[in-house]
Amino acid sequence: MKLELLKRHPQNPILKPEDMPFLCNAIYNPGAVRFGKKHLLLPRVEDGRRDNRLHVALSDNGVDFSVNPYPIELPYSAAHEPFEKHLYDPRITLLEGAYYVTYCAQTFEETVRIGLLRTMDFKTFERFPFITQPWSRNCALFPEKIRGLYARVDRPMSGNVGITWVSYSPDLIHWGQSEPIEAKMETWMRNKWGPGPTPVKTDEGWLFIFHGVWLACNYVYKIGVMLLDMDNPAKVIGQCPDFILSPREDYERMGETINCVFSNGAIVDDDGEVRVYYGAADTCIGLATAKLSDLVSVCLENKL
Ligand code: BMA
Repeated sequence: MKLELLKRHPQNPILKPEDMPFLCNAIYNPGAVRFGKKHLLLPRVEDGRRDNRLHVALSDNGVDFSVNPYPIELPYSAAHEPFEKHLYDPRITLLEGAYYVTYCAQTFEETVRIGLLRTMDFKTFERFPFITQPWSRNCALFPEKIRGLYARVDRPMSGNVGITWVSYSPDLIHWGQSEPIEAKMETWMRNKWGPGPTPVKTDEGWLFIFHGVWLACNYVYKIGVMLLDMDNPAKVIGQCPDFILSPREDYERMGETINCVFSNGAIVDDDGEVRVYYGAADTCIGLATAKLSDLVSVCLENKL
């Protein structure tokens, strides 16, 4: 059988609840970025009460990570407090020399919106006002301005549910000019689709790895790839019709959420290898890789 484009690392899963020094229920899909010479992950770690925090994990080789047992600390904000009973799906973007982290901020009753942080060192963080109203999830900033404006992708959960939009901002605070991304709805992603990791700039356009969901007996989360126009990322240049990673291994099929691979963090190494870090069954973290040029080619072979 021909396998998907992303190839699993033999050490998978590379991070598991057992790796934490406290009772840990699950380690979820992390944000990921190159941090100096290190690979940095920012997973959501769920403790024995099922409360979660974001922890920094560092590695020299992109495979063996050590996770800080203490979570990151954010400055107190009365406006943010009720929304931060759960913090999850962080995405990291290196933009104008600083690291920006977008994340889902969710109340105990599960109202969710997008928060934004800035850091230089992953030790101290500066807050921005929320960048969306409730309800929105899955937000990533582009790593540079587009047509003179900051840009983001996100997946609003009201109105046109289940698809991804691009929005623009002059200051990372006020957002508008929102447009849906004109993707082709394939069967495997037909119930909803949304951002994966931060879009990657290539000579051919923005490489955009995304998640797609089909509701069978339960939601089945898979990973796909498309290429967006450099100056107008709502326009899709090409899209791989097949998923590029699907839950197949036991650790991807069994856990808190069955049949789920979900990524919001990827790092492109100097040799052109894309390392996709993904949450497996909402329980542990896997690593799968492909050549950047192969991901771009499969999109160009399937122009929309
Ligand atoms: C999505 C995200 C992911 C999670 C997935 C399945 O909405 O929140 O973190 O892996 O649901 O539960």
